[in-house]
Amino acid sequence: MSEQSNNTGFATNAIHFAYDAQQEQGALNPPLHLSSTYTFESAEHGADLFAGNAQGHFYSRISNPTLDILEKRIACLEGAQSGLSFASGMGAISATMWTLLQSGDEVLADITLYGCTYAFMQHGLSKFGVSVKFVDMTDTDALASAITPRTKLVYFETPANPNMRIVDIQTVCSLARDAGAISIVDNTYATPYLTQPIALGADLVIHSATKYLGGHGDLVAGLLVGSTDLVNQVRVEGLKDMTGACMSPFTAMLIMRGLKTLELRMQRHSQSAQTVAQYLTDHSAVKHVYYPGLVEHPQHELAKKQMRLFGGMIAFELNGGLESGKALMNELKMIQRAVSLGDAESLIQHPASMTHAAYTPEQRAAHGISDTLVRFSVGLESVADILNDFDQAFSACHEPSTGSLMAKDKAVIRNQTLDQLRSVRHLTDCV
Ligand code: 3LM
Repeated sequence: MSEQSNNTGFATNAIHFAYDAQQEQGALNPPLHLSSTYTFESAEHGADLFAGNAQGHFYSRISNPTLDILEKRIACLEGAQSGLSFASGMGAISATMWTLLQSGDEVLADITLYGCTYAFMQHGLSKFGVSVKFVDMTDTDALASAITPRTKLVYFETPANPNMRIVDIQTVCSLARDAGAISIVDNTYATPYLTQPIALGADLVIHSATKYLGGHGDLVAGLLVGSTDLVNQVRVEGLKDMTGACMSPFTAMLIMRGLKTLELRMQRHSQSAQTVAQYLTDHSAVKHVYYPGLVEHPQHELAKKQMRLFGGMIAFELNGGLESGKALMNELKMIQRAVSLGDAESLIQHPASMTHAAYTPEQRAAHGISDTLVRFSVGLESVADILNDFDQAFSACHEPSTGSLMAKDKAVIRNQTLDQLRSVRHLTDCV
């Protein structure tokens, strides 16, 4: 499909955009270009490529024909002008920040960030004379009063890892723009199928493609999209000269395979997560469930406004605190204990001692990350088996058995959940 076809549906673009099989001897899938270097027609041609006076590939750290297709495809799915690929999500974050910042600048970041992003901001950037202020971006008044003329970047995740806080993309990005700052949204949890931050005013969108975009737990990768000017700047500075964190063409092939089913997977992740969130809410051993699809979530209305569905991530706390959380994790049989998220397999982990261990206990308390929180990435298994595994684990922990569900109860939960899901904008055509 040619690159002019971005008026077609999300799934169609995820499968076809920026690739024409007839240009590649009919090969249904894009070929893998493994060449590290590219030949010049002449010495003058080589010089022109290096000077930016001619278009083309010359070295695969900077650009590559296989990555090119993925970069165009993710830009299309996010509604952005251009895309760029990296060896990891952290590679994308560090290359982007180093490109756009200099000593003396200030970054405003939301209080809840993935642990290594927080470590990069808190410990990494300060080494280079950049100061970072953490602000609760769910409180737009607090953000408005924190922005100063030195603020160069405004950075947040939504939903935020791990506590599922939702940040109002439109309001925060418009405040950033008015202050002359660049806004960056980490869209890893939502994916472009659920949320398109560029249309809501974001300048740049970052992904750990390791998660839902790849979707199968078999790669590590990062992506960036935004205006051609900003993305090119990151390519020639942050990627080429500062980090060299380029993606392998093999990885690009796996991500393009994952993207083909992104819409289907996000529908299933979201549908199962709603069922599991409701099940946990109804369980007497559970103190609190954080899932934006629950009407009890404090930003449920905002989530409905900026998300197509509510995604596959849940956080929860048990009445018995951390020890109960660990005991539950240790009793699970089918659900796997592991960090990362967005895979076909359901994954459970403890943020305070794992993904968010870079925060001190005091910092976690100040940043809204409870030490008793358990994070659950709802997989693509049959939802009844996910509920059954929780049931048997709660029973093995001798938790009160109100959560032990009969098949009839599970059917009721499922139907209620689907009714709730159907009430959400855009969903009627996908369940
Ligand atoms: C995790 N997260 O389990 P990579 N942005 C977000 C993320 O969740 C992540 C990154 C960026 C997890 C990884 S913890 C050791 C495993 C919202 C990663 C960084 O560099 O591709 O891992 O992306 O929460």
